[in-house]
Amino acid sequence: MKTGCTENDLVSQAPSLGTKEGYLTKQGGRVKSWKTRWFILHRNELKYFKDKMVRIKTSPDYTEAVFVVQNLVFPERTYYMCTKTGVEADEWIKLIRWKLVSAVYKSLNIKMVSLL
Ligand code: 4IP
Repeated sequence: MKTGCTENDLVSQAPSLGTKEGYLTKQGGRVKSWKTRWFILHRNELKYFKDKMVRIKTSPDYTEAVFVVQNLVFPERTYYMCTKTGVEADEWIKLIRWKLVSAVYKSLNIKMVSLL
């Protein structure tokens, strides 16, 4: 009989370091409607889904958003996104910046060396 979570259950559910998931409200590409989507930032990929579990279309939610906007600029498109709070926005921005800086360091093969 299964009585509860095992240690393995807990480990597999724990997000790995540098991974973040959560709702962000994004603007459409050609049609500029705002949609709330479930975003997953993992390794060097930022993906979004209609919803966290069931992947269904959610209704526009931009009226709840406190327009803290972060623009993600790619050659082919700029993504406009917002969160409900500044704290949430800061978390996403810091993690994305950290990944971008790490990727640049990696591509230049720059390593931290302790001089002590
Ligand atoms: C859609 O608007 C949604 O915003 C889409 O986002 C978006 O695709 C579409 O952009 C935009 O037309 P309506 O639902 O009001 O028609 P989602 O896929 O998250 O529903 P993006 O490219 O932003 O994912 P275009 O570029 O397909 O028009």
